[in-house]
Amino acid sequence: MLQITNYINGIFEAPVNDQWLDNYDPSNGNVYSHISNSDAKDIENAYNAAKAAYPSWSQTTLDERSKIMLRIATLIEENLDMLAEAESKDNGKPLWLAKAVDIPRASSNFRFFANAITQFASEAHESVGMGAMNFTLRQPIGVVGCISPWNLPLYLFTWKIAPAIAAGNTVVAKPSEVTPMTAFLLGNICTEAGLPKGVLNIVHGTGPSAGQAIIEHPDIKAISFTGGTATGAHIARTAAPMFKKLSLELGGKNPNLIFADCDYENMMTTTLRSSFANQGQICLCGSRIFVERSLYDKFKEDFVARVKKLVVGHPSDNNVNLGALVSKPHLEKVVSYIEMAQEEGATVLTGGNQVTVGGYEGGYYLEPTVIEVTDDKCRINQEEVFGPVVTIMPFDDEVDALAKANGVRYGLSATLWTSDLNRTMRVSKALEAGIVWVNTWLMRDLRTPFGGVKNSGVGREGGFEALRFFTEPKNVCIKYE
Ligand code: TXE
Repeated sequence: MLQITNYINGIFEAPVNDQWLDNYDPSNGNVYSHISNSDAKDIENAYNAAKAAYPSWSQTTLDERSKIMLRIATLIEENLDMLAEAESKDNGKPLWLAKAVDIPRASSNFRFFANAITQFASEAHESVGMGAMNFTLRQPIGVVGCISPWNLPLYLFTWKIAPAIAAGNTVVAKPSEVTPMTAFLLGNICTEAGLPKGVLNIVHGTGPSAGQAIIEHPDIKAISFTGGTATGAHIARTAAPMFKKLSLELGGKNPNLIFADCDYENMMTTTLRSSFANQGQICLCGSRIFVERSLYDKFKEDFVARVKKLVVGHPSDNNVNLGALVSKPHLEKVVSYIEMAQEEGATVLTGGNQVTVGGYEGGYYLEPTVIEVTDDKCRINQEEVFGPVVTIMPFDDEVDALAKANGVRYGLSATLWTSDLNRTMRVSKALEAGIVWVNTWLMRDLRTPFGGVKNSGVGREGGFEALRFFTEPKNVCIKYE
């Protein structure tokens, strides 16, 4: 059976302890490969390789770094089909989605930061009347850690690695142990593109073992993490006494506010996507839908009818809207939330059941589920489910809508549907979120700051924000006569 080995110092190798984890195909529940179950020894080896590569990589010209990264971007594009098939098999997401979104975006991440680094600038401050000139050096940090989740595997893995290496750092990276395959395949692409050995080291394994060794490592000075809020809090607690730089992109429970004056058809089509894209396993999904009372009954009827038509099936089938959930434990978690919602008194309007797909009976399939709630403070409306489950509820006016939208501990993104410009401005300013989409969803420009407020994390990624995170500013003050 295929072994997913670590990529350290440009070489694929088994973990030192020779321990392996099972890797499941969510579409049928079968084990199809084994993953390195790495521990602190492998992280130390990866760290040593990264440390050795740092002096040379940090002094490599921007032009050269950029060229290598552009080659990686091109090779990802050239291997689109192979990578998309691997991603779909590992994660359960529809193949068409991996081809249209995940893999193109992984390529864009490298291309974007290959170009961004050539435009990144620092500031100069003349101390007028004092005979001094200040300038800011933006220096790479050294060896940095990147830890990514399973929902958008290569997309989020490269979103961290690309700015880290563009800025001149060397990296110890760990993809999720639930979806390691495309990160494993990236190793070959980096070698083929001519990335010097040791610049990127990819170590596989669980959070408590390999992940923990990264966050505890005294000389890995910055950690970029995307994952669950509880893990983020644990990382912050561990890293704080060592004064590491942290960027934490955590969970969301994002509101989707629908006003009666919206473009109805556009709203409806997009809301189906923002609810159930990637089986609802995107931190930006609009999992709490609030609709202005005058539109509520019509919306409810139309939305439920449209959700009933969504097709759940094998990820390789081009006609499916939803594939499989990522893992059995995750499926069980999502199902338990649906049961809990009913115990809380909420009504399942459609969905809620597991789906058996012919020929793939062991797969982790679930119907897209719409739950009507009467209390926005109930648990199904407060906690991140991270599956194909949305709640719906009416609101009375703008004040009520904002109170409901902001009435959670999360603050990642929000979506607003209205044709009123004044309302757009008022509500956008008042929403407690890092990202607000108006009359659209998940439209991304890689130059924009990305991240959340409240329990959705700290720090921003994207554009120059990511390059600022992966560099240390140093003020140099020169006194002159
Ligand atoms: O994430 P974890 P899980 C949410 C979602 C989901 C929940 C839990 O609600 O149901 O989080 O998912 C690594 N030190 N999101 O448990 O554990 C881990 O190996 C260092 C939202 O799968 O946070 C993986 O690489 N690393 C989210 C990564 O952290 C550790 C996407 C994320 O896994 C570690 C995924 C440790 N002690 C889940 N423990 C989003 N924001 O998009 C774990 N890891």
